[in-house]
Amino acid sequence: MSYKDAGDLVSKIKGLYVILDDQFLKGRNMVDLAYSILSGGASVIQIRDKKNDKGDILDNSIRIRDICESHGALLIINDHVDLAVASGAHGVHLGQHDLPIDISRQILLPNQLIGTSNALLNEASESIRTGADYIAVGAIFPTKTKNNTRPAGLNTLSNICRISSVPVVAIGGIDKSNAREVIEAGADSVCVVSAVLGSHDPESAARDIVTVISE
Ligand code: TZP
Ligand code: MG
Repeated sequence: MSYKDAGDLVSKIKGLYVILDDQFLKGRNMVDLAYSILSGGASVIQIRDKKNDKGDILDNSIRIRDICESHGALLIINDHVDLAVASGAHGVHLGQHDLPIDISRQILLPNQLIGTSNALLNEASESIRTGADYIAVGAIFPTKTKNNTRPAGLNTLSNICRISSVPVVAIGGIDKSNAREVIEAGADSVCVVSAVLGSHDPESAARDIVTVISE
């Protein structure tokens, strides 16, 4: 990892955060897609692969980590602490049913970040209390991308942003038409799947959202 320290990494959790979900690749190459999305100005890429074996995700993870670094961006691995270590990613993203933060810290490399998923204010404050480096809050809007999401909404988002000492990433049903609302609610970062991967031109789709965020 070429970044200085954990603080340096945390400061990059802002702007556009795109989840590269293997279900949405539609035959496209994951590494090429990451390159396009980063060229469009994304600050963070997450690899989310619920299907393939970890040994088979490793090579792409390492390549995408290098491309992230050459763009000053971060690579986060969803679910798999061991894959985050093996790939030298910048962090791991944990859901409410993944390994707990304290156990994950024992496994992770120094400075690797931990982000968590949260739908409720009390979940978010527990994540912060137990040492999350960033918190994701969602689903803000209805989404077809993930089953079983719990609604969080803009009110919960703004309440969480008010108490959070770490960057807040809003997720769920966000696109260029509503990204402004989540930034106005206080989110530091906007996380999307379909708004970018659902486009035939992911680079422009990413750039459009980055423009809305920075306006
Ligand atoms: N977690 C909460 S909502 C969601 C995840 C992974 C899916 C977000 O996808 P989209 O397409 O941006 O609504
Ligand atoms: Mg998970």
